[in-house]
Amino acid sequence: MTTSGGVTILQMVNNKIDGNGKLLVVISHLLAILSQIGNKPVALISINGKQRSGKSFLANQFIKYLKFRDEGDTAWLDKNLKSDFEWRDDLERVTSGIQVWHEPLYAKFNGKEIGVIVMDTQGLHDKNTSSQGNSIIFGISVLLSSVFIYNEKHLADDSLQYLQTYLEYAKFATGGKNDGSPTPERLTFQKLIFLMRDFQTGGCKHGYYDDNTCPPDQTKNLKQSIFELSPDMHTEAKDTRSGIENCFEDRGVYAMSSPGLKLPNMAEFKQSKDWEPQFRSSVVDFVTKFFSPEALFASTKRVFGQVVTAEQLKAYVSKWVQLIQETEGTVGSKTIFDTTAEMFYNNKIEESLEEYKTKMKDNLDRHPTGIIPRGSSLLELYRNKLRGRLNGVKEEFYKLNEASIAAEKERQLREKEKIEAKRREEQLKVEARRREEQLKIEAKRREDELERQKAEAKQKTIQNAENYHRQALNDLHVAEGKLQSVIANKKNYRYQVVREEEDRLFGFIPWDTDTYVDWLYDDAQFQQALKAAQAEKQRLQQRANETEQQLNIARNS
Ligand SMILES: Nc1nc2c(ncn2[C@@H]2O[C@H](COP(=O)(O)OP(=O)(O)OP(=O)(O)O)[C@@H](O)[C@H]2O)c(=O)[nH]1
Ligand SMILES: [Mg+2]
Repeated sequence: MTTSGGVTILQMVNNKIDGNGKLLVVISHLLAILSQIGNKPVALISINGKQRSGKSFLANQFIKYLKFRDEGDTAWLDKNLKSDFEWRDDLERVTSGIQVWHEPLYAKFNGKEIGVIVMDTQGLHDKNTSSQGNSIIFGISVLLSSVFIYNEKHLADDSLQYLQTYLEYAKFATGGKNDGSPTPERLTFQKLIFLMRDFQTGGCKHGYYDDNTCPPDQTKNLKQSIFELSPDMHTEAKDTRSGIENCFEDRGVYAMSSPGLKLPNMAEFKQSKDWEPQFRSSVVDFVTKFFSPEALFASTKRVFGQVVTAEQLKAYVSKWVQLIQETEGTVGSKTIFDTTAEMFYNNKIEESLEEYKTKMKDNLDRHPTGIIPRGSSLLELYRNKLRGRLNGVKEEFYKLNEASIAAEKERQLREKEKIEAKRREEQLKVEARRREEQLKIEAKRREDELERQKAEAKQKTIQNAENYHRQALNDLHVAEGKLQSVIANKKNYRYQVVREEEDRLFGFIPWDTDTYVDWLYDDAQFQQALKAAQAEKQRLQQRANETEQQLNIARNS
């Protein structure tokens, strides 16, 4: 078990920057390391990205390489550090805030030496840190570093979007035109390594890809596949890609193999010989490629395109962190850019004055009387040189200032446009929701009306069917009455007819009616009347059945 080898230079308190100067207190660790490196240039490498993705593990490999690379080949890989950046297999985040390796490390090349500082950072998108907190960690580490490693586990377009969103925030450091050129007019970020862990996708080998480099025998360029713009690409995806490309002078993608199930924190896989061979060679390749003295010398920290010493960087670092802290991360592009430009050109003026003083002293030493001979062009020469230089510096500063004002204006305009577009989008959404509600209400009203009309029509149909049925039953009842009366009046049936006939013929009824009727009774006539009455009853019975059926249909429909 090792104690932590990283010292905290930024600690979030309640996942926010502490307003009581905590940041300044802890930045002193970084300043102390820079002081130790002194007048040498310095390479600052930071590793950022998604939480729990093996950042601290890899940062420890950097340290081992920097400390033990001279022990030959890959011996450094199995060296034990007395203390390391804390790392482990855990569900909760391990690293918090920003940590730097507690001591300065060095790299020598062609007889020169530079300092190397490694920074390990809190993982982005953890569940406790606000987006402002994430942006501050990201902003400070991208601003401080000369090599910015963005660690990702699974590539999806949102990985690029996250990176670009944070860069939008961190772009406060850039000014003037934003075309990615490493001109001194810009405070561009230097090198981006988009590091893809557990890389498995088809057609591309493990290794490093940039615009001009691919792993040996590799034809498809992964960096170009990810970053190249294509005509059918969505505008948002295009903006994301060009946004990232424009922020850095140098960009590349590294595809690293996966350790599989042999996680290097497990006791049985502590020795690198037990790791997955592909993972081991990926780690070795990555570390030696970017941490070789030659690579580090090419990646020393620059401000406005000029290499600065660790000592000079101290003033910039203090100022940047102070600005970010004071504004709780809402610092505008103009502020950081202008402040840096002002410090940069003040340094230049001081350097010129220093040079002037040294040369004049040198001159006076060579003229011990202390009098520069009249007509000597030397004094004039230095005066003019200095004046020319100061004017140049002034002009450059004004130019930069104008450019930064224009850039800030444009940023504000873009910000306004974004807000306006968002407001319009919200308004459209509200209107669409209202229209949808109205349509729903109207459809419901129509549906109810239709239901009501249907119910009314049904009621009417039932009523009609009831009336018809009632009428049919009535008629049937009458027919039944008629039939009964035909049967009951069997004898009398003819009687009435005869009486009526007699009455018509004679004006009176001459016969004893009963006798006469018996005599007159005609069974055939009766049978005919009976049949007719029965047929009528049957017809009406059938009609009543029909109307009953219709009534049932109407009721059940
Ligand atoms: N899948 C995978 N796991 C790895 C890799 N490298 C290391 N690990 C494992 O990932 C786990 C977390 O490692 P850390 O180095 O603590 O991860 P981190 O990104 O620093 O985590 P935070 O500091 O919490 O954001 C450990 O179990 C490591 O063994 C890798 O390349 N791929
Ligand atoms: Mg960590």
